[in-house]
Amino acid sequence: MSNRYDDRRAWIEQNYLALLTRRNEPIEQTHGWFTRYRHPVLTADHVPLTWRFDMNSETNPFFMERLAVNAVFNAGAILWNDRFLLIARVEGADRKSFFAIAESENGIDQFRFWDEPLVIPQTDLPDTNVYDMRVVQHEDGYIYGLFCTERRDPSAPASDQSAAVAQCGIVRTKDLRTWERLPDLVTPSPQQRNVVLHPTFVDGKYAFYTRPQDGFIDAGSGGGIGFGLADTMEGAVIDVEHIVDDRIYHTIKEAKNGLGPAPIRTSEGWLHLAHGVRNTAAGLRYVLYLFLTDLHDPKRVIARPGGYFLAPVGSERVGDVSNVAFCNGWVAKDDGTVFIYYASSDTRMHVATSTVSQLLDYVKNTPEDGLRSAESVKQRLVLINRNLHVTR
Ligand code: M1P
Repeated sequence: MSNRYDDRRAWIEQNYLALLTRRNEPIEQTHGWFTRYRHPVLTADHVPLTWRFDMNSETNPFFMERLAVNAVFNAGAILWNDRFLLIARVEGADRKSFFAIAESENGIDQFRFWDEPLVIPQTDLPDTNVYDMRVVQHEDGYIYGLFCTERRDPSAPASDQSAAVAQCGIVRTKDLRTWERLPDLVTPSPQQRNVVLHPTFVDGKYAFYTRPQDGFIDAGSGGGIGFGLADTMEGAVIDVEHIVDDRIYHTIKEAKNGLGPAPIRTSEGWLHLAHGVRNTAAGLRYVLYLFLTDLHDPKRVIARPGGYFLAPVGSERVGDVSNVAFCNGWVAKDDGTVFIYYASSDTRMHVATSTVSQLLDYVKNTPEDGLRSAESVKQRLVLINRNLHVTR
């Protein structure tokens, strides 16, 4: 056994333990909508050493990684036996993603991965890559995981090795350990990403939020957050997609948008978190926004605050795909606390905390986007003039 092996292993194990036991600290935000936390909650460094290293000094005398991990991001979230679970997208150095569950007692720090990643059964058409699972506890008794399954575009010429088709893969479980694969969702759109299952039946059917899209990256003539119904999950087919929240010129969602996690039921409506994308000279910019839909008709928007709710800041702005905030998991506790799990720049996971009351206040009292500069000035003048008459 070489010293190199011993020294490196001891140093790496010590750092790993320090990372897993590190406490997080809240950072208050001027806007008051949510609280950020100093440290990311999950990173590539959180992935267990046994998933990355050959721990045998005979076959790995330099104690080097054999299967490196590039990033941990875009996690679904669920409260399970009073513990916070993140179903993370773990991306290897080979660019392939897989799912793995990490667990924490308080939801803000000390997340630890379970012993092994999830094994997702295949359909007849094997997935090349899988990512961005939304986990939903449905009223039918199952926990469903909806994720993006990506395969090479079969119609692309050999000279094009990038063209891909994205569709919605579906798994379900009752224990989060054994997952049953169901047929991929069928919709009228040639591509689907960011598909989310509504937690309750709507008109006696399974209800989905979709994101119809022409191309793998570009929304094309499609786009917007769609809504559709299917009779069953065992071969789910949506015949008609109704656009709930469209993309709009010169807004945070002019290029595309997509729903994040499944909506939270509140006394005033379904609370939704989504991402909006716009183009810039520096590439696409992804931010998060909120909206509220009717309790009895979840496709009818009843409050639509303008602008973004959460945008990447500081070191969050840098990563594999910079300038991206993305969220597909949140947890609302019975006491009204909301834990928002967001990824920054396709690289790492963070948490932000808020409450249902604060989020409802935000969605109801943030003015809608006026869509023109002159309207934005009018909104500010209304606020300024109102403040002139405030006595305390
Ligand atoms: O790179 C940013 C995000 O891009 C895609 O999201 P969307 O389909 O909305 O553009 C996804 O690949 C997502 O995983 C990724 O974080």
